[in-house]
Amino acid sequence: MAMVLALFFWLLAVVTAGIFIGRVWWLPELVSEHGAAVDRQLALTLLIAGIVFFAAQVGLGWFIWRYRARGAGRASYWHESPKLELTWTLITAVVFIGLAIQGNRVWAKYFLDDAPPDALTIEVTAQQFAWNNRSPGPDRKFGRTDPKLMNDALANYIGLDPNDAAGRDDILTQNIMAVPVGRPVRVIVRSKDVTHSFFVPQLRVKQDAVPGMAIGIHFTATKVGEYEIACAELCGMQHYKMRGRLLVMDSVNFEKWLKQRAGA
Ligand SMILES: [Cu+2]
Repeated sequence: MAMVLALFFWLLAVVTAGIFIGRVWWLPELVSEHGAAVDRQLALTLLIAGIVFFAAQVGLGWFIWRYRARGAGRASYWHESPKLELTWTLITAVVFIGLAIQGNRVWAKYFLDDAPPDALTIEVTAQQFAWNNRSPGPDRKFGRTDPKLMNDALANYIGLDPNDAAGRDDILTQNIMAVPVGRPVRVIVRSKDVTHSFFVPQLRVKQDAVPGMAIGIHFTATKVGEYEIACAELCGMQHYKMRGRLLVMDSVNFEKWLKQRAGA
């Protein structure tokens, strides 16, 4: 019986390691510049946790087998080994604090650094259950908005003021966002009702959209394609339907897209 149990833990360790090494369930494709650091951090965390997990399961199996019942003698045990306890507590503390410091550096580099000055700015205003995107248009200035002017029936989802000249060329789209490839993009994330979360897995970007706040994030997309914008915060009954499309285009197609939308 002990042998069966020991084999079970060894098998568990080997299968788990195989899934990890074979990257059976891995991250989606990476298409942003900053994302490599995020992936490295995650891989490092998984690697360390994986080694500990593997060693623990193999050790558990070994103990079960080595100290299985033999003959009529009863097993004896003792507890308390200050030296051992101190050792594994210290090792664990050093590993975790080290990972936290390293992870914090990656986080801070992404969230505290300003977007490059040549970044293209897009605003996204979340609502139940859609993403309202706005580009400033050729004048590069966003028009004035006022929450009092928000009117879904008139498709003025973000409350754009029709009397402000700067807003006349603003490009408004719902659930579709276009960005050029290889160019820094700043996204100002807002919400007009409850908390949502702007999430593009392939960009390794996830930012809460908090009512009353305008939170800036930035990224540079590295591959032309179409990616899903998901809402990563349970925001109501139709949360599951709240999805947009992110179109990453080469600069020629992007300019074309802007012109088309500006004329629309
Ligand atoms: Cu949402």
